[in-house]
Formats: sequence, C-alpha cells, structure tokens
Amino acid sequence: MRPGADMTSMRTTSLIRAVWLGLPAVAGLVLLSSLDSPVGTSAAIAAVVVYGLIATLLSRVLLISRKQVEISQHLALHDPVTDLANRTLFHDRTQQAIALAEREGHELGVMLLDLDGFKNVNDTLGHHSGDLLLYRVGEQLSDVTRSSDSIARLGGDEFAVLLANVHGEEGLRNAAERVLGAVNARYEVQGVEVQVEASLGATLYPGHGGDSELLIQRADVAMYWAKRSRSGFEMYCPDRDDHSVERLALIPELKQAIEEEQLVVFFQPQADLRTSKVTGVEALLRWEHPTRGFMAPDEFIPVAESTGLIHPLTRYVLDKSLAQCKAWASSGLDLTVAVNLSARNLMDATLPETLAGLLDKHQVRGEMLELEVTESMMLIDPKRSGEILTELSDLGARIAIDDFGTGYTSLSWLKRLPVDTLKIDRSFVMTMETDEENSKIVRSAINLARDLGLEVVAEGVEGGGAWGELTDLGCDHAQGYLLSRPQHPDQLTPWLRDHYGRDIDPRKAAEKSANPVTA
Ligand code: G
Ligand code: G
Ligand code: MN
Repeated sequence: MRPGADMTSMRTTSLIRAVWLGLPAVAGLVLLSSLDSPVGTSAAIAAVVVYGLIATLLSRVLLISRKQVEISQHLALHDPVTDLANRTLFHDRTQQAIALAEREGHELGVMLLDLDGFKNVNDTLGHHSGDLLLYRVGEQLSDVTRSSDSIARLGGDEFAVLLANVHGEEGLRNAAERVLGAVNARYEVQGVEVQVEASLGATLYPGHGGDSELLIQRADVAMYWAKRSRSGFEMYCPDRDDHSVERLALIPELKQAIEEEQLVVFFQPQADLRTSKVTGVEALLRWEHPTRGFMAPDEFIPVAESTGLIHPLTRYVLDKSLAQCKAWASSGLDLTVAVNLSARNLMDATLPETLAGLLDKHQVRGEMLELEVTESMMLIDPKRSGEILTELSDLGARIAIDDFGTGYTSLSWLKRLPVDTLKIDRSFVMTMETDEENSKIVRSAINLARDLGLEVVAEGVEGGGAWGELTDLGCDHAQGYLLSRPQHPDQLTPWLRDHYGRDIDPRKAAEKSANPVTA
C-alpha cells in the first residue's frame, strides 16, 4: 500500500472516532450538570457508557470494512507473490507517466525481464522456493530503481520496470546494465544457492512507441531477441522488427488461418545416397493467404513465435504431416516425414503429450517421424529443451539438428542429447562444387556425424556433382532442388509414384531441376 493512502485512511478513522466519542461525552456532561437526582445521574452515566460502546463498535466495523475494500483494491492491482504491481496497474502507471513525460518534454523507458531457467527452480526445488526467488528478485529490482519508477511482475518469471525519466538510449542502456547487474546474482533459497540470469528488452518513449501497449509489446520483442541471442540485453530497434505493424496485423489473420486451414503443408523429398532411393520427405509450411497471396514461412513463423500461436501452428503441421504420412503408407509409399520445430516448442512441456495423441490418432509409429531443431534453439534453455527432446525421442521420434554448421553447437550436447541426425546447412552444400572451403566443411561435418554414430543429411543438393561428391564422402541422405522443390502433396504424390523404389539418376534429375515444372 502507498504511504499516502495509509495516512489518508488513518486521518479519516481518527475523525470518525472523535465524532462518535466526542459527541456523547459532551451530551453526557450537559446532562450531568442539569440533573441532580442520583438515579438520574446513574441513568445518564449508563446511557453514556452504552453509547460509547456502540460508537466504538460501529467505528471498528466501519474501519474493518474500509480495510477490506482497500485490501481487495490492492489485490486487484498487485501480484500476490511479490506484492509488486500487476500488468493492469503497470499499464496504467505507464500511461500516466507518458502523459507527464509529454507535458514536461522528457523521455521514459520500459524494460521487460525474463529469468532464464526459472522453470528448473520450480521443478527441482518446488513452487514455494520458486515464489521466494521471485520475491527476492522483486526486492533486487526495488533496490536499484528510484521511488518514482515502477516495478511489476507481469506473470510467470516476467518482470517489468518503468523508468519515469531517462536520458535517451544511452541513459536507458546504463539503467538496464544496473538492473541486470542487480538481478543476475546468486540467491539463497531455502538453503540452496540458485544462480539467476535474466534477459532484458527495453523501449524508449517517444522513440519506440507512443502508448503503453506498444512500448510493452516492443520491449517484449526486444526481450525475446535478448533471450534468443543470449546477449542478456537488447534495445528495441525498429529496423530489426521492420514489418512490425504489418506483423501485428497478421496475428488475428494467422489465428484464423489455422482455424480455416489456409495453411498448407508442402513436402520436399529426401533420398538415400547409398541406395539412390527416395526414403522420406520434409514438411515445409506455406500460407495461401486470401488477399496477400502465397506466403513463405519466414514471413509468418516469426509472428507465430512472438505470440503463442506457434503452439497451435506446430500441432497443425504435425497433424497434417502424420495424416499425409499415413495416406502415403496406405498406398504403398513408405516414407518418413520430417517436421520443423520452433524454439518456443522446446519450452512447451505439453508437446510430448500432444505428439503422443497425434501418433495415436493417425496410427503412425513414432519412428516414421523426424523432428528438426536448430542449434540456436537449444541455447535458449538447454536443460529444459533437453528434457523435452528426450520425452519426444522416447515416443520413437528421431531428432535432427537442422541447419547444422550455422549455429553454435556444443559438441558435448550432441552426445548428451538424444540426437539421431545432422542436417548440413544448404549454404555449404549448394556451393560445395565450386567453393573448396565449403566442401571441406561438408566433409568434416560428415566425418563428425559418422564418428558420433549419427545419420547425416545434406540439404540444398542442387547439382549432380554435389550428389556424387556426397556419395563418395559417405553422406547418408540428400535433399534439394536436384530431386524436387517442396511441393503440394497433390503434385508430389505423382512424382513419388514415378520415383519410389526406383534408382534416382542424378544426371537426369539435374536436367529436370534446371527446368522445374513447379516452384
Ligand atoms: O521452404 P522454406 O522457405 O520452406 O522454409 C523456410 C524456413 O521456414 C526454414 O527455416 C524452415 O525450417 C522453416 N519452416 C518451414 N515450415 C515450418 C514449420 O512448419 N514450422 C516451423 N517452425 N518452421 C518451418
Ligand atoms: O531451414 P530448413 O532446413 O528447415 O529449410 C529448408 C529450406 O531450404 C527451405 O526454405 C527450402 O525451400 C530450401 N531448399 C530446399 N532445397 C533447396 C535447394 O536445393 N536449394 C536452395 N536454394 N534451397 C533449398
Ligand atoms: Mn528443416
């Protein structure tokens, strides 16, 4: 409760007391002086006492109900765990601070913080310890901010700080460093030492947005950048989020697209280089937008990722891919299907259960499915991602590291995590015929995979030369335009019928891919 509010309520209560108690006292004195019979005197005293008692009781009741109103008002605007402001109050205060900043012509800053690995504390030490840790983080934040600033817990392990007055990006950056310096610390929680690392995103008013909603939403975007890059802190940057207005407009449309099945799963075939036979496909999503036309995943997956929509989207792709896998199997085409996961999917503890349900629904064995994750996804929260991957792997699904070579793989993870396949990034494979360096990288990646007992897939195989070289290097599978571009199942199914079980001739394929029938 604010000190000011406390003072006001105390003053009101004293006033009520004075009136309730003062009035009968004065009346009693008047009565006493006017009466001289002893019976009259005792009656007057009794009346005064009774009145006094009733008055005290009534003022107590009034006081209690006032307190209750204040408590419920407080609860509606504060987080019960940390007693910091909640989202509603934070919005309100930001809006007020904006009005003031506008009048006085200064800038203000909004910071969003998310604790990395907080779920581990909850899972291993229990919710009570988790709550204690959140409380302590709140205290640290209060220590490094001014009384005119505002701190909130927005939910989960997400905190927000409003700096009522900052001097440009430089000032905001300094403040962010101070905040991170205070929050990133070792905390003792019920006898256990816990290291906290936070990711922080910041926005500046008026530079990054004119209202509290936009400032908070963009600070969230920057916070996600910080988390993804593990940099700890990122300032919002309009150039980096260039289509942000368009992207915002996409959110409700994407939701509708999932519901109305405007999203179409294309498939691109993969072949076994030793047998030259088609063995599987990768699912690659497309959006047939009613007005914007055909959209590539790069245009809308980031939107899905920065909202919760990635969860229903991934479920949708898994559902369609497994249905297609079953349909092909029923017509004699036994093909594995690979599905791309997104970073946020690896934070979703319910994904294994969702997948188990879908495998059961379509009666497809887990072994027919490969799940592709990238190296950078694993960096966000390695422990949590590792646990979820293990559960997915326990369902029989194979796990592939996608775009291998472009991120930062800790080689020890490859042994520790249930990884089955490395997919060498197309940027190396596409140019390996002409670029000696890239050819060496491809060779090392194949050798690494072999030594670790992993399967290896080369992506972006465009020419017959690469096909031959990869075969000689002992690469297991190839995927790329040489075989086929990603296609709608209606187009790919005839292609699969023509090629399934037959040897792929890379020279013939190269001629065809030079004149592609489909895009
Ligand atoms: O065809 P291509 O342009 O399809 O794919 C572009 C990028 O989009 C690739 O990095 C690919 O992994 C990603 N992508 C394609 N489909 C999906 C999908 O269903 N889910 C996720 N998370 N990413 C996808
Ligand atoms: O990131 P991921 O590996 O999931 O996505 C594969 C991407 O590579 C897709 O965008 C797909 O369309 C593209 N792709 C597949 N084969 C080739 C190829 O042979 N050449 C090029 N340039 N791109 C390819
Ligand atoms: Mn992929």
